[in-house]
Amino acid sequence: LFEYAPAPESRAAAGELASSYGHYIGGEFVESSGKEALKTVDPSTEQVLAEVAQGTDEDVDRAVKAARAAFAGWSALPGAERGKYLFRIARIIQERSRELAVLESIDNGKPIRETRDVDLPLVAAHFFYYAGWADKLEFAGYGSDPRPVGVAAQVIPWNFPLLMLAWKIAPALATGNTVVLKPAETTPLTALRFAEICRQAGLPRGVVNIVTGDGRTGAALTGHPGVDKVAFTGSTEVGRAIARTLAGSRTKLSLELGGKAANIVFDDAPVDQAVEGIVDGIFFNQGHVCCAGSRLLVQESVHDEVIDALKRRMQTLRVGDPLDKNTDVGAINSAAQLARIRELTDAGEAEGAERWAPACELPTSGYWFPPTVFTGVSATHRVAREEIFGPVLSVLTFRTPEEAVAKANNTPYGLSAGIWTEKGSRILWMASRLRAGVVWSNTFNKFDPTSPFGGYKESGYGREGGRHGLEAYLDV
Ligand code: TXE
Repeated sequence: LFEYAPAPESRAAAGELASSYGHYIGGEFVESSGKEALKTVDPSTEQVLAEVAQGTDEDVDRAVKAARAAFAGWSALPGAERGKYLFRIARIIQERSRELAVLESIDNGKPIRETRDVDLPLVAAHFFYYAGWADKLEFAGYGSDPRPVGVAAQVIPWNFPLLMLAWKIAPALATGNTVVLKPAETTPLTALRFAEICRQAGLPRGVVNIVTGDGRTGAALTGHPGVDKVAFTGSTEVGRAIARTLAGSRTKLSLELGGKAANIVFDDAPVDQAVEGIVDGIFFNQGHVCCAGSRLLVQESVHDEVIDALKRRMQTLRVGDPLDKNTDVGAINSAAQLARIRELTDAGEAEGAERWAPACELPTSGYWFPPTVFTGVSATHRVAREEIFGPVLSVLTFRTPEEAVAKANNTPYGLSAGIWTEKGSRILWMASRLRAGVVWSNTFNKFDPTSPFGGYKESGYGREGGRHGLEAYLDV
């Protein structure tokens, strides 16, 4: 269909990788107290990149103690001083952004065009934004002497490893808290590189601690009696387990969980623009996005026109090497996630929805799934109800705005939604009725550090980003 010339980014740009890593505690890279290690692989090749430590209860305890020891000094610093460290971190991230983007792409599988143009600029923007708040907290309504909560335990997922770290660490530090962060087991490398950046910025020891490991380490950290605040982004199931553990304790909790967003296309929307928004909504980051537009609600009168245009556009998506600058859709992050996508798409077919994917040659090693669309989906099908977290779109139809709202809200989740129409009044009418933390109109997956992000219903509680994002880390 088109001329294709590969434009590979250099793997070497990721910088040197150690064969094995320990944790970052109290400003030092330390060995784990246990012997167990986890392998992190490049999901586009299945090659092992490095071994990281499986954090033990003892490691977690040591990190929480280091964060506690650093708290008094850090929280007593004038806000402007804390802000200086955050500005410094933001600038180092910009200076090292190529290295970090390549490292993120090889550990996660996402296209370099996205890590370079979306993830890294947003990571730096979050640190700049919260650096600016550090000496202005009184204007956020917290009085002239705002109180940080204390030691924050932060557990993040693998879909935007460094960006989720920024969402968690930047507001916590700006408000005077210290943190222990656990990255996801399949994408620990950029968090460990971030530890180096904390050292480069001269951040006082113990203000940021990074402990690696799987869900066992996460459970030890979120259940540790020495933490004052838990911030979690991940599956609804684990979010519930953490809430159960913390029930009755003094620990504050914010949760950012799954989603099943409706992307709603009306018959007056320009089809080409809507199709771009649909593609961005579900195929960005292989659909590993909690706010992905995974349910397309299209007005019945334009269903065939929109689906035909969508399929034509999907035929031009380039699936393959994450380090090729032409790639639109990269690798699935892990074998486990691929298995989950396969299970749900098989269920979609078995339940009678019609499956379509463009012909594309997938690499023979690594974890891959083609961009896929299901039409003829009914609200009871699993592909309409469950979060697939992959490049898979389910199409439903509606006739009236009322029906669109009812169908969009017919989900236990409530993280995001999109509306495509030329009518401004309809956008406002819809937005006030959609039970979703973010509603985009005539765009999708737009993020900005000034804008609060978070869910309704089973998508969690609390907000990250913007002035609202300070709330999780301050007592009034
Ligand atoms: O998530 P987990 P998984 C959804 C998505 C995906 C599904 C499963 O639908 O298919 O969840 O993904 C840590 N206590 N989302 O299994 O297990 C874990 O080590 C404390 C949506 O990867 O929730 C990792 O660091 N922590 C989502 C983090 O939790 C625990 C992003 C997330 O992993 C723990 C990811 C425990 N008991 C998946 N068990 C979003 N909202 O963006 C695991 N962890």
